[in-house]
Amino acid sequence: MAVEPVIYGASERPPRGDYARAGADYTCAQAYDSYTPADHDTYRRLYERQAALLPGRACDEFIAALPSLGIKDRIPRFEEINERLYKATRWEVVGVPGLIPEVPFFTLLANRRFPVTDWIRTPAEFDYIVEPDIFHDLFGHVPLLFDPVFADHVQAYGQGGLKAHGLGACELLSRLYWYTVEFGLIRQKDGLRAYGAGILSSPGELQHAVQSREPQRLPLDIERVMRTRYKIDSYQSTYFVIDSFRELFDKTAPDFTPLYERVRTLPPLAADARLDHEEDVQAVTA
Ligand code: HBI
Ligand code: FE
Repeated sequence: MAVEPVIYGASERPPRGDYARAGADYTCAQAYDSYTPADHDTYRRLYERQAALLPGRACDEFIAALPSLGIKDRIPRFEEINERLYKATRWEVVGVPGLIPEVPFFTLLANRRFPVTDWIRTPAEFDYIVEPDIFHDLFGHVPLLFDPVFADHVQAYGQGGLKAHGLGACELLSRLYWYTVEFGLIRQKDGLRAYGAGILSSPGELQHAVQSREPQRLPLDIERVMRTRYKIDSYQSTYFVIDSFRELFDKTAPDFTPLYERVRTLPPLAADARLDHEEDVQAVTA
């Protein structure tokens, strides 16, 4: 099963997973017996380190939902998670061999099926990995699928993605996914917190995104997000901030067709572009 070339957010290297095992919808059974004791230990150590970094950096909803994953001392079986997840928000996790093309990805999300890569990084990649592995997907993405508002947003994103594909606007929409579901920040009463999976599953980026003075942090503006390129192999230099998941859901509910038309007429912005009329949220919040 050849993987189509265009997957936004994929590294240049060929994908790592065994795509021959995937079906037409790119899902595959979780090869649970293929995990070695070292794999389970890698998962346990990643979970332990990351969970210790969450207080004061991860949003309240994530911290409240994380225990729903249930298992922390070994790689969970997807069925063990689905028992709880389906009851909570009618989502289920399904195995995939890694990054999959846009349309299969959007189709899964539109059907409340979250694709979880079924391999785990090697011990040598403990501190950083470019492609999403099972720890990034399970620890980073799945807890917020227990939150009803966020769970509905992700499904709506999948539905919007299928429309975007029809309009040739996948690249624009993938920027929205990147700067929200992957690298989004939320402003709570007690300060800025992370809700994006790429931040929540990374030890270094969790501190960089929430506490460093380096990056700029802008209020979530959909047009600005859709114009802004992103970097897949280094910390972000721009983060976008919401005040609630309801805000994210409401801002992404409209039909984006006219916005795609407008954004196409504007020059894209570099990931670190700073426009003089923009105000950094951190400066305002501090
Ligand atoms: N595939 N398995 C997987 N996981 C992702 O997060 C993912 C993907 N394919 C494409 C993709 N993300 C991004 O291009 C989204 O913006 C669609
Ligand atoms: Fe991800």
